[in-house]
Amino acid sequence: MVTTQKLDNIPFEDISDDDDLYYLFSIHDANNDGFLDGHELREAFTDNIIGNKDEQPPLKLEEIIEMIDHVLLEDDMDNDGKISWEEYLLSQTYHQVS
Ligand SMILES: [Ca+2]
Ligand SMILES: [Ca+2]
Repeated sequence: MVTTQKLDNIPFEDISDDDDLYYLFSIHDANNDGFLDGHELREAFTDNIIGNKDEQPPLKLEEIIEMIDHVLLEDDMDNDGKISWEEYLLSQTYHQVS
C-alpha cells in the first residue's frame, strides 16, 4: 500500500499526534495514490466550504482556484503539482508553529 510505505518515513510519534491530519488527507485522496492533486484539493476546499456555509458566504470558483494555487505554491516542495502526505504534514506542522 502506498500510504503505508509513505508512513514509514514519518517518525512514529508524529503519526499518533497527526491522526486527524492523516484522516483528513486520506479522505480527500480520492484515488488513494498518496497525493492530493489539484482536483482533489478542489474537492477538499469545496467540502470545507460546505461545512462552514452558515458562517461564510460560498466562495467563487475563481477564489477556490486561487486558494489551490496558493497551497501548491507554498506547500508543493518538489513542484510536481501535487501535495504528498509528507508535504501536507510539513505544511500543517509549519502553520501550527507558534
Ligand atoms: Ca490522489
Ligand atoms: Ca509535491
